[in-house]
Amino acid sequence: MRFAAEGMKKKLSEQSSDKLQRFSFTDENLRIFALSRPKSGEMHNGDSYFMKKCDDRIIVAVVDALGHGKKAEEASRIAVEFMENSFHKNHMNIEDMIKGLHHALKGTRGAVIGISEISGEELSFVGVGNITAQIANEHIQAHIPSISGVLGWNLRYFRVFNYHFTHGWLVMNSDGIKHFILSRYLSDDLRQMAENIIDAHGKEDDDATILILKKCQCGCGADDL
Ligand SMILES: [Mn+2]
Repeated sequence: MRFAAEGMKKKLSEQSSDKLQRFSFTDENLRIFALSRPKSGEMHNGDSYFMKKCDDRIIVAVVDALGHGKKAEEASRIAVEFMENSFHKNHMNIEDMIKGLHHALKGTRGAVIGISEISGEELSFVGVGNITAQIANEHIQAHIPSISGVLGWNLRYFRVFNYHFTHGWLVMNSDGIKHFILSRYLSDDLRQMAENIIDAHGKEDDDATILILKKCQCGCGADDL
């Protein structure tokens, strides 16, 4: 099967909107925008995203189930449901969430997942498999490493990375988006930023997901929307 040449790629705005999943959230010092679409010609999306906030604690995640189509979508849904339940049940931390996801995904295709937690000025990230996470503000530009493995199949060890994160962008994406230079895309218009990145770097032959979180220090979140 041949894929359209790079220059022929359809922009998100030209694609049928029923295949796109969008999410946005805003409160006084936080905004989040997520965008996910299946690979070209596919109805089912094996990628997904997750976001939950409770008081001063926010969890966001990007999920990429192995392969494509219905089975991948099912694994992805199981992962999101697990995170949803565990967040509500006992305020599970992200380490226990990763362990729980590994169990919950047994017997499925398996998935690679990156989870970030922001609590006050602390940001923690755990990534298993190929999920990219980056943080940026005027002081830092960092790629947060993920470790190898596939949840549901292979989790030998993992590591939580912690950062002091007072403000700026956290960007997480699946490998359906090729490497990009984040500083070229930073914008307060998170939706435009997400669309520009997927339009320029999304792979036609893979599901693609990006989640962007922008944290402000002092109530500037809502009014610049
Ligand atoms: Mn992928």
